[in-house]
Amino acid sequence: MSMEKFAAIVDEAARTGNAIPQLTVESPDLSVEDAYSIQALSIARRLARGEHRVGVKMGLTSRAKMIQVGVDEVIWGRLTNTMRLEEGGSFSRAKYVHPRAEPEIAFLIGKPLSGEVSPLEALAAVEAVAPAIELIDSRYENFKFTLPDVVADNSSSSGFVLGNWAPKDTPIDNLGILLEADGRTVQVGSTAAILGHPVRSLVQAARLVARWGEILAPGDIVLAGGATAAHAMTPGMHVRAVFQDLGSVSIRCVD
Ligand code: OOG
Ligand code: MG
Repeated sequence: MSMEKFAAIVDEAARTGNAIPQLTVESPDLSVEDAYSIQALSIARRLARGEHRVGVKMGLTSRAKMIQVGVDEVIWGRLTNTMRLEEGGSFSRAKYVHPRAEPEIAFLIGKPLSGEVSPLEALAAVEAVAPAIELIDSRYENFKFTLPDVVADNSSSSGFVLGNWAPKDTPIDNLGILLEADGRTVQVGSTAAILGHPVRSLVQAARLVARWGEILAPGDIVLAGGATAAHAMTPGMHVRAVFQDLGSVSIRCVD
């Protein structure tokens, strides 16, 4: 099957919220390289429908996340404007396959960043940081996938919510995080779980986008990756991520 065909399949699954079999069932030889081509082509389809790119998301940057999905390599995906959800707002469960929420740190890029950079150089390109929730939604049946599958599926990217931007010099190396579902704590973690320091995720982002001929541009949002395992969302559920020093961010799932 052509990369274009695979891109149409994952794009359609994301657009309609209908689960698909893993691409690697039909094509066991699909490489990670192929998968990133499929991802790029699927995003091109979204852009052709009028969406625009607003940044990138990093994935599998913590042990908790790697263990939850059984893939242990850092991955990335593209964010578009329609994925952004209003802070304190709601989203419809019906539009997703099996959405999960995870607490993340978001960076706002102030200066162009790409290629091999040091953590200090990465921090120098940051304009602000914010608490965030990423809504992930693997399009694959049973949320089960291999590395090429998840990469082709834009690294399960489906939505994100941003809290208030904090000054870029706010220390973010070891901030406590609680993820609450309907007021009950369901995950406890720290920003240190993200590669030891979330800025390392930004360093990886700069390296990975460069490998695909892209840059992190001023105004881009970079999600650093879930600091804890993700929590499955059911209709009526309200999730809130509370971050030490950064404040909280929340979203509700409706029918
Ligand atoms: C893959 C996406 C991982 C993260 O923050 O680690 C991710 C998945 O878990 O479905 O977004
Ligand atoms: Mg994530």
